[in-house]
Amino acid sequence: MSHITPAADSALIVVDVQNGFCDGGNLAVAGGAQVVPIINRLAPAFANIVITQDWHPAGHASFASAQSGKAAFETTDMFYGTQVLWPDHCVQGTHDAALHADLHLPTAQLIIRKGFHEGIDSYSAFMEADRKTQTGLEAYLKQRGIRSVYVVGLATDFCVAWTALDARSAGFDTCVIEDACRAIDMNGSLAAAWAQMQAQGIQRLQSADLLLP
Ligand code: VGL
Ligand code: ZN
Repeated sequence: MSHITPAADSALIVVDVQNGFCDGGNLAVAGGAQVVPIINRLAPAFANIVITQDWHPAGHASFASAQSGKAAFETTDMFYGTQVLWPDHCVQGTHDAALHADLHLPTAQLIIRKGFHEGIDSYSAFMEADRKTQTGLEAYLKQRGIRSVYVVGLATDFCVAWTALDARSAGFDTCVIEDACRAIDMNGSLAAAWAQMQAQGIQRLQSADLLLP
């Protein structure tokens, strides 16, 4: 593949590169911190950068601890469908919820926080898990004339995939940069996520495919 130069109307969406998803975090993703230097290297190629932050109130409905008799990584039925239950993670204002200290994105223009409604999870940066409540990101990007998005971060099979799928549904040309992501991968979730993304026309790229300034 010849090298891709992101157009001026592209945005890099940096998903959930937070302590909670890196080594030592409450929901650590294997190799999570390894995406940090890769994302730092990609950033100068983008005129527009949006960061997302998983940002739950204590006692959030997606926490196993909030559902009696349930353990982390089991599922439960919520009013909007099946929900995986997680260890308490990324509680608002805690170290676990802070962005990784080595993430260096001085030109980022927006931080979008999600998962703050107590009874609704939000893997996607665009729409919450009830599939009705918008975060405002679609309108923000469209009002700014953004036409394509490149998605990176944590975790490939949850927040990255749901963000990329919703970006595609909203009409953005959408790419996921695989080596700038790491996955949770439970019960085949990683392969399922890639299959779904590829079926929707989301491009699967590597950071080496991009021409960096
Ligand atoms: C995430 C599980 C729960 C993610 C967030 O960022 O992929 N996964 N909350
Ligand atoms: Zn979460």
